[in-house]
Amino acid sequence: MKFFSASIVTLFTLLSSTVIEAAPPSFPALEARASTCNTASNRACWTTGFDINTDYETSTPTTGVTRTYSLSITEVDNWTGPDGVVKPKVMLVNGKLQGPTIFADWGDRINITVTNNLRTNGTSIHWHGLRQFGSNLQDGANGVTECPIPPKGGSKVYSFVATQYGTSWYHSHFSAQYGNGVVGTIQINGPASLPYDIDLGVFPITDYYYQTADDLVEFTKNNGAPASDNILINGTNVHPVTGAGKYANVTLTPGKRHRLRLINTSVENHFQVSLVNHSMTVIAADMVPVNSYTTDTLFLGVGQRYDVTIDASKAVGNYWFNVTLPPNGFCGTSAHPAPAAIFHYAGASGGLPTAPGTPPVDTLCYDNTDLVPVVSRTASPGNFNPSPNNSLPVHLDTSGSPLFVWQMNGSSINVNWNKPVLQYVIEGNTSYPPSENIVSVASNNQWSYWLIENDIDAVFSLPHPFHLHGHDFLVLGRSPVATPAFPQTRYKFNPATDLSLLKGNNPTRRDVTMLPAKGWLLIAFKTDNPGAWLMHCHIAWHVSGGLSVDFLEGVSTLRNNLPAADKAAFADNCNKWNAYFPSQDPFPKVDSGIKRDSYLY
Ligand SMILES: *[C@@H]1O[C@H](CO)[C@@H](O)[C@H](O)[C@H]1NC(C)=O
Ligand SMILES: *[C@@H]1O[C@H](CO)[C@@H](O)[C@H](O)[C@H]1NC(C)=O
Ligand SMILES: *[C@@H]1O[C@H](CO)[C@@H](O)[C@H](O)[C@H]1NC(C)=O
Ligand SMILES: *[C@@H]1O[C@H](CO)[C@@H](O)[C@H](O)[C@H]1NC(C)=O
Ligand SMILES: *[C@@H]1O[C@H](CO)[C@@H](O)[C@H](O)[C@H]1NC(C)=O
Ligand SMILES: *[C@@H]1O[C@H](CO)[C@@H](O)[C@H](O)[C@H]1NC(C)=O
Ligand SMILES: *[C@@H]1O[C@H](CO)[C@@H](O)[C@H](O)[C@H]1NC(C)=O
Ligand SMILES: *[C@@H]1O[C@H](CO)[C@@H](O)[C@H](O)[C@H]1NC(C)=O
Ligand SMILES: *[C@@H]1O[C@H](CO)[C@@H](O)[C@H](O)[C@H]1NC(C)=O
Ligand SMILES: *[C@@H]1O[C@H](CO)[C@@H](O)[C@H](O)[C@H]1NC(C)=O
Ligand SMILES: *[C@@H]1O[C@H](CO)[C@@H](O)[C@H](O)[C@H]1NC(C)=O
Ligand SMILES: [Cu+2]
Repeated sequence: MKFFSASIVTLFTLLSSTVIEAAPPSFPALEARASTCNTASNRACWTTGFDINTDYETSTPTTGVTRTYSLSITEVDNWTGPDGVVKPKVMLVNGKLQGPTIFADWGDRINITVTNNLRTNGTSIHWHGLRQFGSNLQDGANGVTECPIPPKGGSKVYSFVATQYGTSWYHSHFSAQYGNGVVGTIQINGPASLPYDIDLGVFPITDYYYQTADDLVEFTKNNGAPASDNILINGTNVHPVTGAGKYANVTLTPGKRHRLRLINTSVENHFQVSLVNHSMTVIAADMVPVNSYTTDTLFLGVGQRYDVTIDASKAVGNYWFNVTLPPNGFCGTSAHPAPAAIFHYAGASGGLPTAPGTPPVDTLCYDNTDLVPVVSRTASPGNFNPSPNNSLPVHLDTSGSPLFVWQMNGSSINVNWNKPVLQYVIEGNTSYPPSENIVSVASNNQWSYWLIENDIDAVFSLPHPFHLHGHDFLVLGRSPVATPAFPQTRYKFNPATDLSLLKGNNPTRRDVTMLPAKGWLLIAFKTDNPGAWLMHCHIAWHVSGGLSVDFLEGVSTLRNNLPAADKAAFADNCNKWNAYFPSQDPFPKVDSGIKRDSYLY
């Protein structure tokens, strides 16, 4: 097993619970427990009483295991990247462009100490796609759920239970930082909807820029997004011109079925992926297991994940795994004309693949909304009654300076690092500043329906990948996918015709989905998790420019249930941050504060 690393795994017992210190993964323990029932021929089984059909939103195995990790964030100048180009500045996790993978089993507690060793920036780490059920203070959204962790050695211990399982990633939510490299992957082992032999683990794909994220944000304030300079696949790729660097090279075992965990950790580029001569079978989307289906290509919007299985059933050889950027440019552009990785059958010769394959059919930047979750949910969208109170129009304001300011319901989010929303909650203070873009919802265990509408009157509008913290949402419907010839076709939500087309019976459920260019998206989430939860576009430049709201769900329940120790840690960190910022930071806050470093002044 590739991730096996017994020498660095320390096991010891603390009272009745097991603590596993795992810098790299502790696969021995994970495999040992899983093998009691989760076998190659039956991945649906997990452990007594828990399997693929268990409703993971209400039931979590009790493992008594805590997995501890330490992440140190540092700033490095003149750093040579995987394709040989020297970048003026990067921000790394444990010295790597992509930080260590956080491994756990379903039901484990995960304790992660994040130490901010940057020179001037604060940081906060968001565990993307983890619902943080009952643990809003661990969501890592600075300005919302915490003050940033101050630089030069500030630290925070994030602690939460892995109530879901599957594939995800973590990233800084402090302005530009994730584009500078503060990103890593998460693998939580659990049951699967299809048997497989070998878990190849995480496979992140990201756009890659030679300029710093901070400079790019300055640029995108007044200009369209630049083409990415390269696309990194599992952290590597060759330079498109010089050929420096190397391809990611995945070994497949002939005759075996492999699980691969695709993750789109881009800041801007959406991709389609395909493997020459092979199909892929999807078994999970984001952290939601789905009834498996087979496809030749998959579209991944920023932040989206697909777990797929790949059968190594073709001739022993080398095959290209291709990342295709749709030609229309709406999904981002790259200077790399054909980013790719090698899939190498064990026993094949060592050369490059030869068959070029066929470019996949262009999905026009849209994700598949026909997924069927294994654990089903049913809502009643037919009862949805559109009103300004449940509609969130998206608008690009180009009337001022900077040129590009993004609004939801007429307002750009601009979080206050020094007084996060949770501070208001703790104080019982309801005078939220309008720029927090608070949308209050009750906590009543009901479906909460939201119509997100793109600007049909704009000269030109873009698809946006919408991400919600704290919940997986139902994708009840969206406007038709525009054709290549008419990408800007206008679709206004029309209750008379559209309500009957919505799918309430076990629709696609996930944590990121695409809002069509000049169209609409209708989602619903169950109000069962009190907290302050961001919903934002995951294109870094857009959220930097304000494209987010903050759902404040069940505020009094939230206040009454905040653990005392967490509140104390929150206050202590805010005191330290407030002593630092703005008086000690040589740099000002120049954007919405929850992504890229610049935009709103
Ligand atoms: C980084 O490179 C620049 C330009 O070559 C140079 O001026 C600077 O001194 C270098 N910084 C460090 C820390 O090496
Ligand atoms: C994990 O964090 C929780 C909450 O801070 C704490 O109670 C627990 O002792 C920690 N466990 C370990 C092993 O560090
Ligand atoms: C964060 O650090 C970057 C790189 O050093 C710098 O450009 C930016 O101004 C800093 N922002 C803050 C708020 O410290
Ligand atoms: C991705 O890269 C890491 C680090 O180089 C490697 O350990 C891992 O096996 C690679 N993953 C796959 C699926 O090849
Ligand atoms: C990642 O998401 C971005 C933005 O949504 C998209 O442009 C890109 O194509 C996605 N990548 C993949 C591999 O799907
Ligand atoms: C890919 O990895 C395999 C197994 O390590 C190796 O034999 C092969 O030479 C590699 N391919 C390339 C192009 O480096
Ligand atoms: C792979 O597909 C190419 C066409 O793209 C075909 O020529 C080749 O025979 C196929 N190879 C295998 C092993 O199926
Ligand atoms: C896959 O990538 C290789 C290497 O960049 C390229 O030669 C080939 O044309 C690509 N195929 C597709 C279908 O994009
Ligand atoms: C919208 O919300 C406001 C404030 O709660 C309320 O007064 C108004 O009646 C609501 N409008 C609709 C159409 O529900
Ligand atoms: C959007 O703004 C309008 C006007 O200020 C307000 O009536 C409506 O309630 C807001 N909608 C939401 C979802 O907050
Ligand atoms: C509520 O918050 C505002 C803004 O920070 C502050 O001015 C006000 O004093 C607070 N009110 C109370 C009762 O704490
Ligand atoms: Cu996020």
